[in-house]
Amino acid sequence: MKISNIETIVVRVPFKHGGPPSGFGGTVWSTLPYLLVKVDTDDGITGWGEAFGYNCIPATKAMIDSVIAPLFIGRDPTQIEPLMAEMFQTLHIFGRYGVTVFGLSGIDIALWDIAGKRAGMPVYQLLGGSNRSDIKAYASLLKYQDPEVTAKVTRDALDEGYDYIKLHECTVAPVRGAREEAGDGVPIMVDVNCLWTPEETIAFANDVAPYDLHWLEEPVWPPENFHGLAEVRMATDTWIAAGENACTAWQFREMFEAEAVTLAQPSVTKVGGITEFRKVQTLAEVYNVGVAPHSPYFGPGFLASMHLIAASRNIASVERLYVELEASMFSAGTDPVAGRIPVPQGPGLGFDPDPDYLKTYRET
Ligand code: SMN
Ligand code: MG
Repeated sequence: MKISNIETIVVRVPFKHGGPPSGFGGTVWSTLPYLLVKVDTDDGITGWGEAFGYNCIPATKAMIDSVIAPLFIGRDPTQIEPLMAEMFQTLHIFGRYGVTVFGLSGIDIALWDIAGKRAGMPVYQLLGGSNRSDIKAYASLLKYQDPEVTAKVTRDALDEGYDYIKLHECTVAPVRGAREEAGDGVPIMVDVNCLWTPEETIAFANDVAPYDLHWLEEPVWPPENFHGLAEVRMATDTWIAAGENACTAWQFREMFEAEAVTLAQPSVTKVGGITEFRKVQTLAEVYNVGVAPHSPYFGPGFLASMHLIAASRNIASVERLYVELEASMFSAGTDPVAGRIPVPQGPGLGFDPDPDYLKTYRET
């Protein structure tokens, strides 16, 4: 079997959420874009992957189209481990972090989809099997910077059946607002996307201590300041989570060696795909670090996260960005029901993007 064609497709979906315009990475989002990677084989199987993402999609797309995809054409898609290892080495001069690895992640996910379809098995089965039929989702709220709005959206999520909430807030008042609305006992996480020095982080952690955070995510700038994160861990009882900005198991090794995190957060569309994510998982287990994947996306990357979590022993939940999309990429079965998401059971990732959805939301 050979890879005969690789195509990148950008979809852009209108969405609603419970507050004023918000976004990440320096812009306000009016639609949510996703980068799909479609890999065809000469025996008629098509696999779907997803590469990170959002504001950098044009750069990741160009990297795949012009540099990565041509190297994969004609290669055997069933040899995932050796093929990915070869491509990581071939492409290392273009960066071991960023769009090179994001692009490779998208292809790797599609190769696992192909492997599952070829075997007639869901990917989680290829990864060793699972005893879970659904997974608890946590609602990952956008950034509101307003205690009333944060409390209201927290209420909306709780009313929808979520009982696990992540805020993207960096001041005390919205955290207090969410805690007062949720009451005791609902785990609340706070993600500040790499803002502070260790000293500033310790001060914030002390200020929000009464609101009992389940974890504090990426508090320290820059993301690779692993010793800074370790300082925070030593000084507070708060669990520290980080890793969505780390690529490859090698960077996670540095993180774990520094004792930087309680929870590692590999992102399957960024870290190097399913193959590399699995290496991070094993490494985390060996270093006694928990895993809480980063997955604020809705396409094949989300499905891949579900399979990885299903096949893991120790991942408690899946991240679900708390927005209301105008349409789902998949026909059915991937939306939360009372805060839980069914593990996809079809071959490969379990779902292909719906052709009508692609017609409507494909960016031209
Ligand atoms: C995040 C990062 C990128 C896009 C959306 C959300 C955030 C998270 O850091 O962890 O959800
Ligand atoms: Mg985050």
